[in-house]
Amino acid sequence: PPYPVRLSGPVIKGFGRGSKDLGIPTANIPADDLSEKHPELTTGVYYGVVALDPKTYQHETSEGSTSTAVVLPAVLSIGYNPFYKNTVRSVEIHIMPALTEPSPTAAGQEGQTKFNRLPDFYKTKLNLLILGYIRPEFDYVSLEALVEDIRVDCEVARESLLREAYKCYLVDSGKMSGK
Ligand code: FMN
Repeated sequence: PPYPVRLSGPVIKGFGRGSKDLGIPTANIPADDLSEKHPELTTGVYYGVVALDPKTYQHETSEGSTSTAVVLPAVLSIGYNPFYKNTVRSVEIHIMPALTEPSPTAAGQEGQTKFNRLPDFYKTKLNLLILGYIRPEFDYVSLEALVEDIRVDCEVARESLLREAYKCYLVDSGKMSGK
């Protein structure tokens, strides 16, 4: 599809396995009108950037201070999570620290993004720009294998987003809301 593809929607609760089973929290947005609005978006894993309302979502930087998030790198899966055999399609977005921050998934790092989810995070509007495709969704022999692949997705996404051509998307949050 011609990237960027813009998706937005209120953050909704997923099946709740993200943080518990995988240690990879995801923010989900509704997928109801996806096939209508974006028939070109096939099932699979993508990367992009997310703009969050700074009032409702904050994250800690390596300096330890809590600063407002503007545009952050993300990986997402659009589909049925064959490992879990979902019957409805979902859009599950894993938001990563800014590219200027250490990668949470790089080798040797104990990886968790330190996000402070404010109580009203659910229902806040999430703006997503999909910038590229990574791979199809797979089934896995184990949870560990699934998690390992998602970690690779994170690295692929971060490396890709460092490209010069993506700079504009990472600094200008106006692009995200269509302004
Ligand atoms: N699920 C799969 O079954 N196969 C996949 O290949 C797959 N790839 C994913 C890639 C990324 C980048 C992300 C964020 C998720 C992926 N998932 C995949 C989905 C996870 O299984 C899902 O996010 C997890 O089950 C948590 O979902 P829940 O919070 O709705 O319970």
